[in-house]
Amino acid sequence: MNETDSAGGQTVETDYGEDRNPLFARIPRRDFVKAGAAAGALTSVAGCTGLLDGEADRPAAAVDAEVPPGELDDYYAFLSGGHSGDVRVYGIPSMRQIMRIPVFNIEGARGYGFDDETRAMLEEAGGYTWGDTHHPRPSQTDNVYDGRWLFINDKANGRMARISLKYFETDAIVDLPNHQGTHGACALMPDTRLVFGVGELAVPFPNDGRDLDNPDAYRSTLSAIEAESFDHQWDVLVDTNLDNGDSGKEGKWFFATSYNSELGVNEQEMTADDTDYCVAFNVPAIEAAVEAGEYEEMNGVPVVDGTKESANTHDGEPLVRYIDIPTNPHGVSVTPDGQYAIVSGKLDPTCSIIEIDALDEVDDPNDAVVGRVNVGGGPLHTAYDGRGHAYTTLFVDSQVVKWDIEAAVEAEMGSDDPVIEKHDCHYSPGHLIASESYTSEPQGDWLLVLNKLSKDRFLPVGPVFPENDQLFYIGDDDAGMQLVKDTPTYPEPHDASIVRADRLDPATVYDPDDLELDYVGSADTEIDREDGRVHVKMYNQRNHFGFEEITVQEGDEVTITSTNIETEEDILHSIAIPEHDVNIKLAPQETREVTFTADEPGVYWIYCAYFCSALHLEMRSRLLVQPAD
Ligand code: CUK
Ligand code: CUA
Ligand code: CA
Repeated sequence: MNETDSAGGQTVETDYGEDRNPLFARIPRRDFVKAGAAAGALTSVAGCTGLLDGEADRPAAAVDAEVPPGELDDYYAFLSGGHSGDVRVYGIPSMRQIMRIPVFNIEGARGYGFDDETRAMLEEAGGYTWGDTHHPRPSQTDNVYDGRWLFINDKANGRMARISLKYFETDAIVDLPNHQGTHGACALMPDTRLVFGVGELAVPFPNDGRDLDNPDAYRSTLSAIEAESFDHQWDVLVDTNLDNGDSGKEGKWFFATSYNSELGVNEQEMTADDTDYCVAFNVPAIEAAVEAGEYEEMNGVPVVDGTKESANTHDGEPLVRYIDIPTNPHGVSVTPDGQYAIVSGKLDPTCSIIEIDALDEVDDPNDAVVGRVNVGGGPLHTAYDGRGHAYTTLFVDSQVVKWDIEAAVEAEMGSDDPVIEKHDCHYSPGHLIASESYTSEPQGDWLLVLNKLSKDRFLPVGPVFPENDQLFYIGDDDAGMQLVKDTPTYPEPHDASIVRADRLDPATVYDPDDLELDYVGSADTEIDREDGRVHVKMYNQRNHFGFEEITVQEGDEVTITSTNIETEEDILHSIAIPEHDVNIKLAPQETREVTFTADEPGVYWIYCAYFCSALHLEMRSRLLVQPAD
């Protein structure tokens, strides 16, 4: 049954390929989800002959992952947009894309990067027009999603961003000056007091022209940001590169992988050694070191030295522990019970299991590695179902492998005995995410696999292929993993988080108290003119603007502050001004401001770009720019 493939990985034949278990009767999806939510209930339901009695003659049925028109999904999935720079919101299990949230990109439809506030936020964060989002991680309280924020990295420009889950919009971005490329991203558990950005690309420190061709002197840092203020607190310096990250559940250890411990500059050098690291950061010890002034300041940030060559301790406590992991490891994720950090070997066909509590006791951090399971070719990321199983993507084998965590701790190092099942995916999966798997309460029903390649799965659309996000049902351990859906996605999601819908409570209209700008009601309209500056305060309402025309002088700097005074949800307006690069969106009760220069005389129709009523096209005003004399 087992055979070794050329990559040295194991392949296990399974009976559960794309054909679903023919004995698996159709059970209404919602009953399924309920059954899955009740701990342990599913194993007894699934494959239970009682349920199947009298239904064996029905056509083979799959898991019901359909969400009929008019019904809502059970989960939100937040997918990163990769170098599109945004975050996408999907419903699970429908896989319908519900919304996109611009983060590091500008986006006309949401007025993001067009109004003065978001434009200034992007400008202060470096003024780049794109970013590379990989790891969307929602905030948690007591290791459970709390619906406050979602955090995400920018691998391109060394930044972190925060999205408000009340408004589903980016509300803060911080530029991490000692990072070139922030890859991993995750909050400190259990309560999201800090958010971490993991610096991937090691550079000279500081990167001011020194050590240009001396890669041994290149350094990376882990950056800590306070979640509430979104202020950068401190960095920890390491003499290796860093990659993905995840937090322990007890507020102490944060884990990051490293694939370039060699500090090489090309593939050959980066893969020269048999092992790299999982780097474990002792957060309380690092904070105590910062508190005690044991740091150097770099680019305005306190930087604690956690390099191997440094003392690397505070009060006898190690700051950073380096655990050897074969070879060029990639993903790290902590098990829902907080017991283990599981690290995927990428070039090595194993996942290494680190016992987190042991890190407090062992002299040699390598002694905290309590298991190493041979999962197959190219293991990248691991997710959990809360029933003791781990699911790991195999990039090289194009498979997901399901294995037993405790069996892997019991088994000999390098054994493949803990492997339960493998399922093909299409093709070359990166991350995989199970519902609430990054929390202490995985829901154990859906598994989303983000495949990097789609090849033949969709109608061809030219040389740029969509990715293929595949939905599996994992709630039935007897039936095994069941592939239920292929979904094309625009390039290119790297990771996602799946959150039970009832944990979020998004606003449907703005609360004016949450906004910086003063509300402009229909009685508050005015136009102030002073020294070449014009400030227009107005409102939007079906089907007009606060002013039918706005007259200014050529060369005037014009600021429009406007409130959408609608109270009815889902009635949006915008202020679009042709040839002035202006389009700000205004949701009900939202106030925004935009500033531009009226530099060409003429008539410019101001229009509303959101279709708001039958007289939407008639919702217009004029900007009249008088020639300077
Ligand atoms: S990821 Cu960023 S390279 Cu595997 Cu977490 Cu795709
Ligand atoms: Cu207001 Cu269209
Ligand atoms: Ca390496």
